[in-house]
Amino acid sequence: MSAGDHAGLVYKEIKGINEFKKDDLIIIIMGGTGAGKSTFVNTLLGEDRVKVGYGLRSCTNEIERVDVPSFTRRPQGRGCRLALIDTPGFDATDKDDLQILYRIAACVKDIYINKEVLGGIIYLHDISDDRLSAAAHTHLSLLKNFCGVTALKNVVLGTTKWSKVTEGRGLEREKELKERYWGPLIAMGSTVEKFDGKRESASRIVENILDRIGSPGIVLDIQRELVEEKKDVSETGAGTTLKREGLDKVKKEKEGLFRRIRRFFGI
Ligand SMILES: Nc1nc2c(ncn2[C@@H]2O[C@H](COP(=O)(O)OP(=O)(O)OP(=O)(O)O)[C@@H](O)[C@H]2O)c(=O)[nH]1
Ligand SMILES: [Mg+2]
Repeated sequence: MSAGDHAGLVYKEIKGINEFKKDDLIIIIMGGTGAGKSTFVNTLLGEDRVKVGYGLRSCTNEIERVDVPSFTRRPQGRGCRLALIDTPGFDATDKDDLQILYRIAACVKDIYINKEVLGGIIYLHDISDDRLSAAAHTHLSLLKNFCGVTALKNVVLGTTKWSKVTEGRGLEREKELKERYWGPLIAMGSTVEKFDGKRESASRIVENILDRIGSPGIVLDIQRELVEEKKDVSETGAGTTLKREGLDKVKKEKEGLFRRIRRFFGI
């Protein structure tokens, strides 16, 4: 039985229904530290539920699940129970990427074992970042291997912090990102969306993921690897990407520190 069949059967067992209904979905928010993941979650909820970082240090330390009890914008009107998972950002000040991957991996493993439905991933990128660091390249490869080809169609590459750049500069960067860096992900079905900081914008991004789900959610490559193949995180495609493309730690820390200083002072 394939993992896809597994997810389908499981869903029927849990819900006692014969067809997939677009409710009780989990969406994971991922991205580099300071990209605005926690801000996105709070904006969607319309309240400050998770902690947002205002200093130089990375903020979110643990995986945080936030239930959105009634996602009433769905046309079905019944209200869609949605859970957002806020994750610690990569390239953090106090943890290495493998530690962060272990935490996120434990979360997606639980989702798979608990037979919950994973709707997609929103991967946020700060459009005001003036260059794509070597670490950010690694994170894109990591994302590709974390998801696998079939799940990438339910990935939204969301750009944040548009208010920090002129529109022209933002559009230029978005074009470059699409053409030079995100091309392979877009070719596999991922989409690029702008988050303008408003609640409607966050809702639209989430709804776009909900609209894309035509089967019982997605199964990530890393979920299969951890559960079906009983691999350790370090042996998964995502884990080996980090090891293979792992930067020299000191160089990476220095690069991250400079980027955070530039961001903090708006330079
Ligand atoms: N102008 C602007 N600032 C933003 C936006 N999103 C986040 N910020 C700011 O960026 C900083 C970091 O935001 P967070 O939401 O904590 O970022 P995060 O991705 O959760 O960071 P970690 O938890 O460290 O991974 C805060 O000062 C936010 O106010 C945005 O869309 N526009
Ligand atoms: Mg955060």
